[in-house]
Amino acid sequence: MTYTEISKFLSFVLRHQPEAIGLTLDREGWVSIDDLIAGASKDGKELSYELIEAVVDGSDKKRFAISEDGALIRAVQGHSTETVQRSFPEQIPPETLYHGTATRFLESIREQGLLAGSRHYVHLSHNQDTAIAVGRRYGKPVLLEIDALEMQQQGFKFFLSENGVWLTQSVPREFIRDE
Ligand code: HQG
Repeated sequence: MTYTEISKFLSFVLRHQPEAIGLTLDREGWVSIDDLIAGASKDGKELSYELIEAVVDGSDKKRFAISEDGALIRAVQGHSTETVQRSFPEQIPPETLYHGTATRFLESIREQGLLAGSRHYVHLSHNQDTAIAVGRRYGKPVLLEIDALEMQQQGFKFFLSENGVWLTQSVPREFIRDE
């Protein structure tokens, strides 16, 4: 497997379907690296500690973290599996945050606002280029400006993950500017 294939495999089992290889994540998303290697092996994927460490260190978005004692691994954010209810530090956001999406979702977003969908949070970015790249994954990208500070001042909670992704439960349409 290439590093990218391993990274995608780790995202799949550590964010979405740990049960696919017999893993159970704890509430904070952690699982034993030994168990991960054993589960992957039963699925025909030969991983080693060194390989996993190299993928974690090389991840452009710092998607994964290894515990201080080196025994556990987790995805930092992006979870959909219900067993994980990570706690993130609550933070006051900057005035504007960005969300990149595809033009085909715009009509629905204008009606419903931004919804987390299968993930636990809506993902927002401080950086416009990052948001546009995120939107491009689904089609012609469009950049939405979110009045984050205004939202926070009205009582919505914002969290900042260790890898710099801003998270909030949903974004009502009145806080979204797309033109
Ligand atoms: C859209 C990647 C219709 C939303 C990225 C998005 C990110 C709606 C899609 C992370 C909607 C969900 C997350 C509504 C939201 N109607 N469409 N009401 N509300 N949407 O993948 O934010 O590489 O779950 O705009 O970098 O695209 O995996 O979320 O297009 O940080 O580490 O529904 O995934 O990180 O798609 O991406 P996603 P996302 P990784």
